[in-house]
Amino acid sequence: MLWYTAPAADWEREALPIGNGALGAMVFGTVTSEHLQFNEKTLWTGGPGSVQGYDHGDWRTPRPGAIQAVQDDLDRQGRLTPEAVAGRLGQSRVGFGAYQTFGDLYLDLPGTPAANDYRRELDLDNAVATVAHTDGQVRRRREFFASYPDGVIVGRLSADQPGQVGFTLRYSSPRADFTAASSGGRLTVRGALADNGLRFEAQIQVLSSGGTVSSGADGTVTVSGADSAWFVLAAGTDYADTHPGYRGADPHAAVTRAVDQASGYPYDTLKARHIADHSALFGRVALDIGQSSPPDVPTDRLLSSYTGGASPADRTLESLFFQYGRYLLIASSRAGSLPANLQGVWNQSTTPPWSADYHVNINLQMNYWLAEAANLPETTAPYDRFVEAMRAPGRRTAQEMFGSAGWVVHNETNPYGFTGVHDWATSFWFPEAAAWLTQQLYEHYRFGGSTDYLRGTAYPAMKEATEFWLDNLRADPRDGRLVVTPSYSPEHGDFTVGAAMSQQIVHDLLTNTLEAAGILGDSPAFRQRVEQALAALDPGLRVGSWGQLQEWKEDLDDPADDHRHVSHLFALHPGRQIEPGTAWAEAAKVSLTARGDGGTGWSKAWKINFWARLSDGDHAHRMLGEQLKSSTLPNLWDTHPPFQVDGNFGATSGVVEMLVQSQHGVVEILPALPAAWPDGSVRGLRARGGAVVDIDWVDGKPTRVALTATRTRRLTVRSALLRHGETTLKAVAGRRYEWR
Ligand code: FUC
Repeated sequence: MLWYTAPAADWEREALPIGNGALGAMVFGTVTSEHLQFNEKTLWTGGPGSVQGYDHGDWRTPRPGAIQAVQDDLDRQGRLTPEAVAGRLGQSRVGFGAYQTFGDLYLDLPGTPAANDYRRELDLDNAVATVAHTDGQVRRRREFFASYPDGVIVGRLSADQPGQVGFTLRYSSPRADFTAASSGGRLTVRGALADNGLRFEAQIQVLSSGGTVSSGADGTVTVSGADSAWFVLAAGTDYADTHPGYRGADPHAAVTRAVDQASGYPYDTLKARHIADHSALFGRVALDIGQSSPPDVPTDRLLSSYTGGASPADRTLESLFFQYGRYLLIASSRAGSLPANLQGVWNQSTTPPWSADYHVNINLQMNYWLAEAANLPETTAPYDRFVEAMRAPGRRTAQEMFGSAGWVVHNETNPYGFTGVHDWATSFWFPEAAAWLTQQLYEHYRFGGSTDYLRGTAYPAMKEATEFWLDNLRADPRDGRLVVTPSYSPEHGDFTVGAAMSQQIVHDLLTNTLEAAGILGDSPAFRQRVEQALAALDPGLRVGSWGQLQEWKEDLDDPADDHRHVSHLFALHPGRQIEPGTAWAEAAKVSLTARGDGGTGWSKAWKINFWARLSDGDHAHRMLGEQLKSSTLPNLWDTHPPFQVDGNFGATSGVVEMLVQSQHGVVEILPALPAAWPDGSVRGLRARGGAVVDIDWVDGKPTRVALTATRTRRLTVRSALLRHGETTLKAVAGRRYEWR
């Protein structure tokens, strides 16, 4: 539970998030006027119909031979500045758009300025935000939740004495593109975005037990003299994820239906349906690292006093932060809407940082690192759909810009299939993103084992990304190896040929595609092409002059450089090309040590994962500490700065990597347990190959390991608890195996 003793004064730092994937809200808990800023995930400017025009980032005028000319220059000169390449391959961005706030809901509460015993909390187990205080003799309580099964946000106000609840509900928005009207206790907001005509609608039905509900001519709804009152809110747009129009049905019917249905339930039923849905996901994983429970210190104080030392309060914050990542993913990524963006689903602005978009040179991928292992595989459905929807525009970009087969997307994208380029020199070019995006699809298969999923969802996207690279890899005149060119290590250095990350991503893609092609029995001819490309591919692993893993094919690394991206360690994480104990792992450690323990929020989160993969639990834990100390806000949101949810998700993933790993086909128990967590237990983590893992440990050593197999197949387990350190069993689906 996160809890505080005062209302939130600031959206980004203090308000508390609730969400059901499509809808999100930030609860302030203001005493005299409750404030809920809310979102619907598809409310985006830009795209088709944008006043600026729209081209998906594809070149507005053809540039035949432009990429090849850059490749030739790179072969001759070795390096080109990002500005030089952007001048030749980039173009100004039009109609990209930005994620929009839906607006603000205020509940003005007459005459209750003084508050005693104030408490504001977010209960992660039930996904309910509560505000409670006493005014005069009356104890007041508000509850808010976002229900996935009923598709609504719900809020309820109550008091411990009858007839004490009254408020006026009103809507406002920073845009002037709507009308708000109320009748029958229902406030209806309708409008269309000026930029692209996207239609939107929200309805908020107010209900009460006792008292009266009246609708004002000014679009407000007023409750007076009630024992309790609640509202249900639904919102939608006419966005559809279908290329090229990106429009579907007017939202009116769906919003009306959701509000009508939810209003038909008694409040307790609505709440029970929500809790049953949420807890079925959230309750799967339990982590005990010695935290005190229930925590007796407000969360903002827990954070400000965090020392990274050995106090139980520190463990409380660490375990809370771990579970908060799981909570946030459930709240911002459920089937039926877009995936979690840079801010999950929460955005209060019309011009959010980076448009609150989908950056695909680390950020969107990081959002889903925890999904499989932290036992929330259902949350990946929107990601899969997003990738699927990107393939049609991505195919056109591949054809028009590269003259090649396959699909491609660059550094960042939007819900309207922006798969081309812009002209910000250090971030416009990253065609490796498509390959990287498909990694999660294959991971979903590796964890879950559904061949239907592999055949129907993962493989088509992987194969088409592979076809792009089969067409676009080029022989490096220096050594004949196949390389990516032009190649740019994200947001760092010059353009070169065959930078480590480019090569490692393509290596990962081809490896996964070859495996999948074998499982599915794709044609021998295709498999042979992939196999040959993989054999000829420059693997992107090189040890440089100071023992580092080189970021570029030439030894250009500066040991004093602490850039936040550590892209050349992709092969360590989230890739699996580097095995522990190898020379590559040693070199990765040298590079990582040189980059230091700083960085922005997501960068620190990535470093937790790296150190865990290097089996250094203490350093992984130190990075978790760095993130909590200097990249975490009082509401426990990760801050880049500004707020970016990727760091929350990356940190949760990092904690899992400390406890269980399985990327190399072996289930590793406690691969990177820090000394700071000598005794503990974890329940419900998932491993590749099909197992749910429970571990107890004492004095840093496992005392009990239990695996529940989810597939019938051979499983190899490695643990200090096992007589020979390792055992292979013929696991049977549904059966539990236990060692003590
Ligand atoms: C990547 C990062 C930036 C920022 C942006 C949203 O481009 O390099 O630091 O996180 O995404």
